[in-house]
Amino acid sequence: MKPTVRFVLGDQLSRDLSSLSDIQPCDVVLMAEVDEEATYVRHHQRKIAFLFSAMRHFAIELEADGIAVDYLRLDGRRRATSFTQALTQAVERHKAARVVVTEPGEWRVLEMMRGWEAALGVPVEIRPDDRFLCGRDEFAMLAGTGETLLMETFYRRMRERTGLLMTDEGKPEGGRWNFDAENRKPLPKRIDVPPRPDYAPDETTRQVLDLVARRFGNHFGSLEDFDYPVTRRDALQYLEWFVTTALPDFGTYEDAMRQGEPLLFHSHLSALINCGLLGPRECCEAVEKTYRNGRTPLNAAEGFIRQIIGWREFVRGVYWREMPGYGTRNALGADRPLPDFFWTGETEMNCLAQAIGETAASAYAHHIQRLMVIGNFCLLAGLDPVEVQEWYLVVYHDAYEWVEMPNVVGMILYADGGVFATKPYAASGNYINKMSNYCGQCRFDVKQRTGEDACPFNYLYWDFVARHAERFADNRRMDRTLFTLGRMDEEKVAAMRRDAAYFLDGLTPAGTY
Ligand code: FAD
Ligand code: DLZ
Ligand code: SF4
Repeated sequence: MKPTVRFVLGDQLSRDLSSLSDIQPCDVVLMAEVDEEATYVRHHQRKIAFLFSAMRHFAIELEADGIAVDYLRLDGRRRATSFTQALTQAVERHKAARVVVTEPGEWRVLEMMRGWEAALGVPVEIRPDDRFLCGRDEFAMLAGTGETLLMETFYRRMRERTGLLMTDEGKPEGGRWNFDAENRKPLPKRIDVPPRPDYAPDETTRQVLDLVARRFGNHFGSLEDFDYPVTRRDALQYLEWFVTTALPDFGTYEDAMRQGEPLLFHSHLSALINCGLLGPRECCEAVEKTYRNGRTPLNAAEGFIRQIIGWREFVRGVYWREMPGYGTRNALGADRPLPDFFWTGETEMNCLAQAIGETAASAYAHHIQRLMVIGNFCLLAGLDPVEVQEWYLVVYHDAYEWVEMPNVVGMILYADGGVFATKPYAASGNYINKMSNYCGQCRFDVKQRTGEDACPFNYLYWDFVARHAERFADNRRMDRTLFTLGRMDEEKVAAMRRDAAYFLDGLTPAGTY
């Protein structure tokens, strides 16, 4: 019998993948490290290393279970430069009767897949990615079909559908759907942040680290002290560590930031979930279990589960609903080039220097750093949405277009005109000062609005509000802000706008990095 080639992509490292569900003994699993995927944007070195190592370990596990794997290494004797080339060669090599794949996480790759049947001359079956809890074709039913969508409506339906944190009577646990109001506390001065387990590189990971240093050493970021899980076993152990150790404080301090503490009580699981080593449902079930055992407060369990079955599933639905064309939206007409400090981390603004520095070191920053520090700056400074998207796609180890794009275009930049954000997430330095200790160690004064020492977030914020006042005049959620602006002394506003213009003119564009 002629084999089926089952092509598993780097972010499909799950044994319950739809393309593997009916695998036969004569079939071959194809996996390929290809230049095109590593360089279509110049991914962070650590992101490439993580993914290649996780791919190699996944292949080893499949082989140990007696599954034939055709694995192409980037530096192997047999190699390919693109997915299409890898598959074309594999179909010939194995004299395959057909190809089975699971749909990818990016429009770009789906378009590629749609061309394969004609190019290869064998049937190509593209199966849904049922690792997500809401199918692409079910999103409209759960989120609605209006021009604007509400995550909260979608989330409640997802709670009912999954039964997570629901009572036997079909009511939300604790009598409320959402405990977000309890999840906005700054960190107390004295609080112990638990040390993380680390996973020392084995021989396979060391080989990958060498390869990445050789081939992609000029990409952004560092490979030093690589200690992230790359196997299913270690990923499960990391999840277990999170739910027993960090989760109880995850909710309360979800929005807090502290200098030198990049992880705090966050799960650090996104890259493991997005590449398939962990399933979103199993993560939520592990969290729910500790709540039901009385070891985790409800605000923490609900907060985490909302991020996964709410935000994560929701942004994926938005991505596929709005593609193609979502990436070129620019409702606020932002066109300023990305400043060079996004790549160097060299800026006097301490909050940005910390968040970008941590991103370079570990390919990670937590949500509030991505949203309210870096994202807020991108919004206020009017940075070009296409350049901002590329940056976020490059620098985070969990970044794939389906999740990065809606977070950038919709959440931080309001570039889609408000598909799901009811108003722009804009804030002055006051928010950062309340939620972190960055300002105490900054050369700028967060209390000042104008002048050489004033915190740039302050004058940039009011400049942004004034610049877009007309556009937001009908937005009820902007009423208070616009009212405050209207009551400000005109000369004060003019001075802030002059400082903003001077600051923005002084930024050095990154150019090609
Ligand atoms: P936790 O704080 O522990 O949260 C738990 C989980 O919830 C995460 O692991 C993640 O799976 C999920 N989650 C939380 N918020 C979101 C969200 N807004 N969208 C989707 N999933 C969410 N997340 C990515 O996985 N990939 C990205 O490329 C990405 N880009 C982002 C870009 C911007 C501008 C912003 C504001 C957010 C982005 N996020 C992205 C969402 C979020 O910041 C990360 O998922 C989170 O920081 C990962 O860290 P964690 O695992 O410690 O998350
Ligand atoms: C991100 C990435 C990188 C850097 N390299 C590879 C690779 O060599 N081989 C592979 O199968 N996948 C890689 N990926 C993940 C893909 O880019 C991802 O599967 C698509 O973007 C679809 O989500
Ligand atoms: Fe950031 Fe302003 Fe605080 Fe400095 S003073 S850390 S620039 S918010």
